[in-house]
Amino acid sequence: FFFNHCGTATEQAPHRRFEYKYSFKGPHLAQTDGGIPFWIHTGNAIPSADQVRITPSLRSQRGSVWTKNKVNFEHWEAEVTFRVSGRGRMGADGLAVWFTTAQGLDGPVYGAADHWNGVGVFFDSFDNDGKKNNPAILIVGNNGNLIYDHQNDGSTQALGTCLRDFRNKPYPVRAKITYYKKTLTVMINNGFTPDKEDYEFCAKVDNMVIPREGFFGISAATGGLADDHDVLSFLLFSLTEPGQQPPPPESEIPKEEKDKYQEEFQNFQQELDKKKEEFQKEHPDVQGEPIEDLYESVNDREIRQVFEGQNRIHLEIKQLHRQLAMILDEQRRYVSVITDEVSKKATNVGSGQVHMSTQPMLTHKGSH
Ligand SMILES: [Ca+2]
Ligand SMILES: [Ca+2]
Repeated sequence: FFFNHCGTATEQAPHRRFEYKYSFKGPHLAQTDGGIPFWIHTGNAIPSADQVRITPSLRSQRGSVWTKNKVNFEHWEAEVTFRVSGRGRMGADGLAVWFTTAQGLDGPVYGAADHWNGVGVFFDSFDNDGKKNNPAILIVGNNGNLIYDHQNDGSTQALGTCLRDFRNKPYPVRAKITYYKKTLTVMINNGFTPDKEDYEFCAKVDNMVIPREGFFGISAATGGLADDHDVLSFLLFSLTEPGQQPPPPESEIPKEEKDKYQEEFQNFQQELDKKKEEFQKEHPDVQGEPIEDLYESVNDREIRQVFEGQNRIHLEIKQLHRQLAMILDEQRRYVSVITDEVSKKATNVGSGQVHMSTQPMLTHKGSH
């Protein structure tokens, strides 16, 4: 059963399917070229292996990430895991999760474009209107005509809102944004516990009409005050009403490609068998299982490479150690030379005083 927010069982839960082409998460979030598979990033956003830093905690930064392709699901659910952290008691500006007909690559609304067509869920850190009602979470819809009222924290434009302090929490904050049967619901896990399912109701908007097709995006901005805005994961699920046919998987590997890989794999296997046979012919005394060990598996190779890498590091550290010891030795020698010099000088100074005291006598003598 699907529970509504009053806790009563209303109807069967929708079918939920993970859509990896519109999602990202660690531990291999960014590729070696710095990009995120199926996503683009703009501005000051920095993708890394386990998160995307949408903005670093520097003044006046803007960044965002957007799905490369348009999403087309009648019902969906997005789970965003993030951290907003800064040293100050107050931070700025905030983070936004978008579903819009165009990618809002840059602009004044938490780092994304104004006049958006679709919906934004804003995590507004900074209290621009001074009403002591931030940090707050708000849902703002737009058909492309609205200009976001940043100075008043969008207070007259929000379709739903809740007060939540999402900054500097011990665990990542999670937002679950569900669009199902024209109702948009925002649930929040406030990051007080490691329990991932510890969601609380924040806000919902009934009869909300948003474009069927659009891009998902996450943006953030800093101002005079600045927080790190880090997104650890964005997971999208398509929802299908019970009893209805789920949309066909759109991301299957094409048949020709599959066949090609299959063929390549078979060639590889044959090659390997041939090599084994040859080896056996050349080494008739080696029998049975050990032969398998002579061929390194991919895993073994990886472990060996890691081991070799660590060995190299170890050797280099040893060498550095030796060099440091040499430098220390040399310094010790310098110090002893200097100490000798100083003590010599000290004796000289001592004798100098003797000179000084004898000097008048000398001049005295000289005047004679
Ligand atoms: Ca604000
Ligand atoms: Ca405010």
